[in-house]
Amino acid sequence: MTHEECCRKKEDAIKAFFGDRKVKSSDRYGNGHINDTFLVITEGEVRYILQRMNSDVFKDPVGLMNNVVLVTDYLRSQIVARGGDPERETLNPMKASDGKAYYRDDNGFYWRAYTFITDSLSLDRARTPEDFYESAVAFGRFSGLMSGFDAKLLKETIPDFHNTPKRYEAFEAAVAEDKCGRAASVKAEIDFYRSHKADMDYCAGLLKAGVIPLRVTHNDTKLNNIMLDAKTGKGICVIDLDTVMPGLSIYDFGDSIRFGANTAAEDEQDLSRVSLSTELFESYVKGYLEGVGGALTEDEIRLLPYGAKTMTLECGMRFLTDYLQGDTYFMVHREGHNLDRTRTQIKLVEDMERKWEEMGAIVRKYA
Ligand code: ADP
Ligand code: GN1
Ligand code: MG
Repeated sequence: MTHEECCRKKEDAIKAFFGDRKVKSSDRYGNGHINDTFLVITEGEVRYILQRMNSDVFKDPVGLMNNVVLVTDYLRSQIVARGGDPERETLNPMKASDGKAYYRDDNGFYWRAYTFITDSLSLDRARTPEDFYESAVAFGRFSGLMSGFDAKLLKETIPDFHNTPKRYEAFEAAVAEDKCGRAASVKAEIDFYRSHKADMDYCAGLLKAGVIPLRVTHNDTKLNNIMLDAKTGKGICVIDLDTVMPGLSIYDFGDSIRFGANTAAEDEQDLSRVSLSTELFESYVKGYLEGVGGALTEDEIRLLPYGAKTMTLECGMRFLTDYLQGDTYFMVHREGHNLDRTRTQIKLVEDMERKWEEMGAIVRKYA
């Protein structure tokens, strides 16, 4: 679909969610890699988030929105019971003119809208260890709040999303197919993942053996998927609920470390800037364990560093797979963007390996 066509459909979606209200602007917004996100500002300066859902990634947008409504309704009831403010502490999906939580345009794309979490910000980098600590408390609290929710009600929006061994198979298939002729130029990166195959099987094996349980998890715990209060800096609301489904707590922990405890951006080109900040790691361990409030088993706590390493391996391998397949999954903004992302993830794993003992000691300190 051309840019112009997308804009025309956006106007239709705006009509579906906002009726005749005057909309002052609806510009692109945020740094997500998956959905097309727009900030809608209506007359009177009321803000909303409008998103065109990524139909390549989410094959069942109606099922997905059903999950989002179930999860946000549940969160709302939990927040109200605890005397919190459900307008700011959970996402609130809006209803389209037909009463549904989504709008299907006549090209078959699905749109949704959320009220805007006011006086808040989402960060791509923690400004201070306190920001990261606050995000950890909020993600931990989210797991705690969701622990009473019946996971069987949720549709698996992306089957095998964090099934790392399956991701490895997809990676090898992409190498074998080499449809863009890029494999030869990334031999070092391919070899890196091949040499880490056993690491990538480790946590999946523990799940299979019943050492760690399946829980309702977020599965995409990047720092920019949390809103912090603009004034107090407290973590207030977990967003991007597209991948809430049964998963591993250590992966929720781990994906936060992968993204937020890196001293550089996920797509930094100067690899000398990439490392694991043990200070940020410690802030997150402390905040996450406080936030979940005793809900994790001893094994889950002990395995937190493995969650971080596995998620960093898996995500880097997913970026490389997408690079080999012609950059069709993650949004890219320059040539080689996915390869740059792969390289930061490799560097980060190598630094985790150097700091492995220290990571374990930090976890034991707060266990
Ligand atoms: P993606 O799946 O593409 O990552 P997100 O749902 O995470 O999309 O949204 C992208 C960005 O939009 C977020 O990182 C955040 O900055 C902003 N955002 C999303 N929902 C809201 C909301 N309800 N209120 C304020 N900002 C939001
Ligand atoms: C995507 O949607 P976003 O930008 O929060 C991806 C995550 C990756 C992340 C890497 C549904 O997250 O799995 O870890 O990019 N989300 C999906 O930055 O694939
Ligand atoms: Mg996001």
